[in-house]
Amino acid sequence: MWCGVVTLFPDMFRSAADAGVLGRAIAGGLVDLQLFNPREFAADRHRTVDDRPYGGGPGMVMMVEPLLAAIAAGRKAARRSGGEQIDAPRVIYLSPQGDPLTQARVETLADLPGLILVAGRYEGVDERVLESAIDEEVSIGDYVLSGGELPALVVLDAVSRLLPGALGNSASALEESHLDGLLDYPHYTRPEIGRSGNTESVVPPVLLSGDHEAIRLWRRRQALLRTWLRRPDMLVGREWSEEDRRLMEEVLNASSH
Ligand code: 9D3
Repeated sequence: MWCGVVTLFPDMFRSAADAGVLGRAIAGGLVDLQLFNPREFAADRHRTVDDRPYGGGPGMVMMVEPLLAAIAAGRKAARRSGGEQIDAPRVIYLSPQGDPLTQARVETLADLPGLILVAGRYEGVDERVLESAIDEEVSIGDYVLSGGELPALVVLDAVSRLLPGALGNSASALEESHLDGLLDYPHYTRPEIGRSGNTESVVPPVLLSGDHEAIRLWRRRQALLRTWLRRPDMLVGREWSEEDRRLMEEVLNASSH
């Protein structure tokens, strides 16, 4: 996947591109990451990229011209990169006003040949940039950050781990489809008995039993119970399998007496 990022803070991406799932995706040639700094496209000798808002008020707004020039440079580089035809990369503005990022949306983005992520700073960008150059707006949640760079990195991380050939892609994709829309079950590793031999902190015996079917059912019950307790919203409108219905009943009965 060809991925351009428009940002006033390209260093935030350079360090992330060296590590983790994104680093491996870039090193393995699955992601071609290119950075476009609006400051390099500013017209005046002070390289100005922000200005005061019309109508007054606090803060500054990202100017139209440097931003549009940086996005245009991104589109051009995407076309030049050839390979697959990346004629029209999807241009996404990371914005608190955007559509919430979900795994379904991440999967849609991972299918695209080219993406341009536009990270804002200050109070945001001039609305005319959104009208003329942005295909969609995406938010990563209802909390206030100081810019779109961390959200852009969140999108890059979530997308790059889904690309065919990403390290661990096949194993974790399998595990995820089998946990379809449920929270994960609890995990344990050695030692078998916790610190200072505390008998409260033992590994659930079923996990040591070697009975793979019993382990599968225990994990499924745990995933269902945790989702019920912590994220009941995730169960609304769910299509229940016969087995899940039975396991949910079992686990709710067990926790009530
Ligand atoms: C305190 C400033 N706010 C006034 C009501 C508006 C505001 C402007 C710019 C709030 C945050 C930001 C910077 N945030 C992002 O660019 C951003 C973001 C976020 O803050 N939360 C969740 N997702 C995203 S995507 C981009």
